Amino acid sequence: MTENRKTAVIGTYMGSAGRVPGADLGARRLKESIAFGGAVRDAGDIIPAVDPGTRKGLRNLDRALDVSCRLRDRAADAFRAGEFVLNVGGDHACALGSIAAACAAFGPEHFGVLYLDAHGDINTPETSPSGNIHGMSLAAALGCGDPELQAVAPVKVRPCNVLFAGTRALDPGEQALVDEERMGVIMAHDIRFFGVEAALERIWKFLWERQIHHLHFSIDIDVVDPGEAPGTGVRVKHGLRAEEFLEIVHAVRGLDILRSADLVEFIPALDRKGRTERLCREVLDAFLA
Ligand SMILES: [Mn+2]
Repeated sequence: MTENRKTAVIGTYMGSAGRVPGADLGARRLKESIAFGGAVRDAGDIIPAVDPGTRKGLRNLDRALDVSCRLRDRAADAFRAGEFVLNVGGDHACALGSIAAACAAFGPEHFGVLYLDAHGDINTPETSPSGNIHGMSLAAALGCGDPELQAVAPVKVRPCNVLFAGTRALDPGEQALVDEERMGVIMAHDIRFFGVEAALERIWKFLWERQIHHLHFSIDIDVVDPGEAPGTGVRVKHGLRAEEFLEIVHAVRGLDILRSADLVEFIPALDRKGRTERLCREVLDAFLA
C-alpha cells in the first residue's frame, strides 16, 4: 500500500447475520481502540437501521442488504478521495459492500480479492448448509446466489481473480464453484506444512499471473486456529498459527497494489484471556502504523 496515502476507517457494526451474535460489539471495541489523526481518518460507523428478520428463508437479509449498501457507498466516497479503505466489522456479510465498492472503483479486469478465511463464503441459498448470509457474501460479489444480494455489487468480481488462503472448510457446492471457475486456493494445511514463505510465493505468483493491479484483502479472524483465536463464531480447527497469520498480514499490507481491507468476525464474549482481541489489534496496527 502506497505510503503517505490517507486511510479511511469505517466501523461496520453488524453482528446478526451469522449464527453467533456479538461481532458488532467486537467491531465497536476494535474501532474505539484506534487513535485517529494524521493519515488515519475516522470515516464513520455503519449501524444497522433495519430490524432483524427473515425473508426468503434468509435470516437478516434486509439488514445485510442495508448495511452492505451503506458500507459500499461510504467506501466509494473514500476511494474517490484516493484513500485506502479499512473496514472494521462485524459479520463477514458486510464484506459484500467493501468488495463491491472496490471492484466498482477500480474496474473488474485487474481487480482481485485475497480472502484469508477458514471458509469460502461462496455459498448460495441453494448450496448453503447453514443458510447464513455471511457464508454467501463473496458469492454475491461474484454474481452468484440471491439476486438482491448480487445487486449490491453493480460491477461483479471475476471469480478467477479471487484467491483464498488459510481455507479449510469449503462446502461441496463451494468446492464445485472453485473448480469450475478456477479460483485460487491455498489450504491452511499447505501453509502449515510448507511454511509461510511458500504461501507468499504462491500469492505473489497468483497476483502476477492474473495481472491483479488492485487488491482487496478480506481478513476473517477465524482463519487463525481456535486455540489462538477463540473469539469468533464459526471456529474450525487446524488453522493458522498466530505468527504465521501476522506474517502474511504484514507481507500483504506492504503491497503497493493494496487498495482496501476488511477485518471481521471478532466476538469478545467468546474470547479467552484477550487473545483474539490482541491479535486483531496487531492487524490494525499493521494497517495503521
Ligand atoms: Mn468469513
